[in-house]
Amino acid sequence: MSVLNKIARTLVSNRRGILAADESIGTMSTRLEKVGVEATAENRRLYRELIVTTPQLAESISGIILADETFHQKLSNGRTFPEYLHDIGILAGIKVDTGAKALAGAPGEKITEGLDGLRERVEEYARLGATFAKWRAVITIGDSLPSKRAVHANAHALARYAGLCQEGGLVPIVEPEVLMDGSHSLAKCQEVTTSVIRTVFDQLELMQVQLDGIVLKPNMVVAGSESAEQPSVEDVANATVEALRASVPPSVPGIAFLSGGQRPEVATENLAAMQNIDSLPWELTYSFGRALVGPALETWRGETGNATAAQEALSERAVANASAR
Ligand code: 5MM
Repeated sequence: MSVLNKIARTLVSNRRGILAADESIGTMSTRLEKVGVEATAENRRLYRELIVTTPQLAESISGIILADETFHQKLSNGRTFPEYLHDIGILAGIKVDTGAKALAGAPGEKITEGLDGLRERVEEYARLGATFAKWRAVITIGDSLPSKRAVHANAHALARYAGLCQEGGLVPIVEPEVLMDGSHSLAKCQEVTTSVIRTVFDQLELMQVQLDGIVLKPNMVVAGSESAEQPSVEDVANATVEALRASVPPSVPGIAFLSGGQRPEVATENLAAMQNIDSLPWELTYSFGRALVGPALETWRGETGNATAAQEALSERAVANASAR
């Protein structure tokens, strides 16, 4: 078993999953302000400290994805975040993309940037304790979207990122997110998700990425959030697994879903329903952001007195998702 394969398997097995705590400074600031907390570097650090020091977190969380700011910050005990995660048996990951920007010639679509200087950044993060990385591509469904060029450009960037990570010893989490914004049907989401993931694997193979040393982080196949017809949990589970069977090679060790704006309980139910489907070649787990930490942030609201209750809210979601597996 290669080192990359061992890390990838650690991330997705033993009924554990990944916590995405890598909100960029802009996103984290907006989320803090929404719950009445001033968006300062210290408050972002405090909030992330609350998350990672949640008791027994390592029983349900295998890895935590950090943003660059957090990666270099310290906990109150003087340990850096990656050092502390290592101490408690959780792998430290790092978001290495620099965000989704407007794609030239493709109105309404985005391309994720961050390839420039990535080899050197990967080297530095690995030296400081990262074992895996993340890059998120965003695909929008619309009247005539996504365009071929947006899908191709994002898949190509994901593959170049994945190659650079593996070269530097980090397991790449490959995240092509088909957004749930819009009024499209479940069938449309399934069609687009299948085609996007196929294109991503074409590019990964072209770039000679070692498929047993990655984790795929896709969206679940759902209807658009504004669609009048919302599918059942079983329909979501079946459509998602069908899309994955049609696009993901069996050599990939694990698939860790994003939650994408689904209510936390719904994301967990969907994940649980997929575990009942027989003969899947990959582990199916979670790499949730909002569906894991949303209730904790709502509970905390920046008050020291709410910290224990906030950690309990995170624990509840983490344990529920581990049980779903
Ligand atoms: C935690 O949020 C991640 C970073 O987002 P920005 O760079 O846009 O601030 C995001 O990539 C996240 O990891 C995925 O969207 C999964 O999170 P959800 O909330 O969809 O499970």
